[in-house]
Amino acid sequence: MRAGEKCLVIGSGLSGIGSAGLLEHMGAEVTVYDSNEKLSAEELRERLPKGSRASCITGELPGQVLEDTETVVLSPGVPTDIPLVKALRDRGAAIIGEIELGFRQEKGRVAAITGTNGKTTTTTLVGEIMKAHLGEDKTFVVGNIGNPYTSECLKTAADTVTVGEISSFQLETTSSFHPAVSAILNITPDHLNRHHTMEAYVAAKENIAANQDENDICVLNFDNTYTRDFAERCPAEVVFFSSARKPEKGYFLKGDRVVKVSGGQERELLDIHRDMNLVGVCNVENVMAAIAVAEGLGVPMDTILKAVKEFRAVEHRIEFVASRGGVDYYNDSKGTNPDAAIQGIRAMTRPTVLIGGGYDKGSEYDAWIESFDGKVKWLVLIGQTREKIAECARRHGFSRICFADTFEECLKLCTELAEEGDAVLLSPACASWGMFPNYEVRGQMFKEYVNRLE
Ligand code: UMA
Repeated sequence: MRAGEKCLVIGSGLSGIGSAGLLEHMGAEVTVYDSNEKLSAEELRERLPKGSRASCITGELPGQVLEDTETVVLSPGVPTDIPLVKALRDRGAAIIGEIELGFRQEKGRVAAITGTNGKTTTTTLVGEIMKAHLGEDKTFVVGNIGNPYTSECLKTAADTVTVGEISSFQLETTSSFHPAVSAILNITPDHLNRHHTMEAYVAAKENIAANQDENDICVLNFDNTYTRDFAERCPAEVVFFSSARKPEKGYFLKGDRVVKVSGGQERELLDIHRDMNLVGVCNVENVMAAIAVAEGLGVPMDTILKAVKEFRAVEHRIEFVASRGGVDYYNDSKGTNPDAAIQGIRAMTRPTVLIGGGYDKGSEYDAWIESFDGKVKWLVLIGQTREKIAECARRHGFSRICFADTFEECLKLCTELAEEGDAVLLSPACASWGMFPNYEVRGQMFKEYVNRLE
């Protein structure tokens, strides 16, 4: 980056503000732009650090800025194929994403974790393991988890490790990003309204390993067709994990034990009931992946296993909230796509009143409905997708469906429908947008409501 280079940051959320701060620090001439017309330039300025000299623009982007821009930093929520980005590209501007910008300042090693589901849990656990090994001040946990890379990258040094949760949106705009250890936890259809085709979505995920070589490690799920196939062409050394079968090299679930297999030798690492505080097979997979990533970064196994044993569920991911009147309430607000929500249902051991529905990402709900498997006694639907889900459920012979217009009404309905011995599960299989700013707010509202119940 040249001093005085004209940079345009698109999006004024977490990533945009992080990027603008970093670019200014690097001496660039920064314009922060947000297409949201309801935002004023003053409101945008308030989001920037005090003393920032960045220009702030909302609504329509003036032609002169379009002409002058040399480098564009896209926030992950900005699609790469919208007319504005195309126009900037056609005029010769370099287009990069926030992760790429952060990585260009990275001085230490990077572990990067992607996948349709399990990213947050796995990233958090790897972060905990690294903190136990290196110390809090030498570990940075960044990315889709809610902490922009650009806010942390200047603190990195040769002896630090950055653990990144990296989404497919973020991987669309990386070019030199090069993690020492990468992981693709699983790939199932998601975000198809943004990526348009499954091929494009898979390609974005695989981009995590694009710059890796045989000195690097890529941790892949042996049970997922897309990730297993990727092993054939992955440039890094592949380490597998599996909850269903024994790979040649890696980690697998043998009965109730997580076992490491290498050079034909098996080593038992932990008992999933005694040594783990997380529920569900999906979490066993996340733990195996985290162990593989941490081992890839050179952490001794004793340190890894101690951190695994102490680790508790991430907020909003099959999180037990409370028991009220003999009903157990679980918050799985992070179940934002059908596959994640299937894991939520699998983890339930009681008849379940399930809350589903939300923003339409173009998902199909058949596999999710099929996973109800007699366990779901009522499905309470909210949001834009409710008719689409109800229609799909009826096609699969499930008709115990209720609609609610508001979240409050939905929660009231659930408490009426649930009987002693049941569970109420918020695991909507859809994003929260439209009704809530994000899934955290949705989960928080659920928890507050439950905690207020007598
Ligand atoms: N905007 C534009 N033009 C557009 C689109 C958006 O100007 O065409 C503006 C919006 O008006 C808004 C801003 O961009 O003001 C929002 O940018 P953003 O959507 O990229 O959100 P950030 O606040 O920067 O948060 C992003 C990630 N959001 C998305 O990928 C949608 C956060 O992941 C991430 O935690 C954060 O960067 C820090 O790295 C959230 C997410 O929902 C949790 N991720 C998706 C998921 O997990 O399914 C991928």
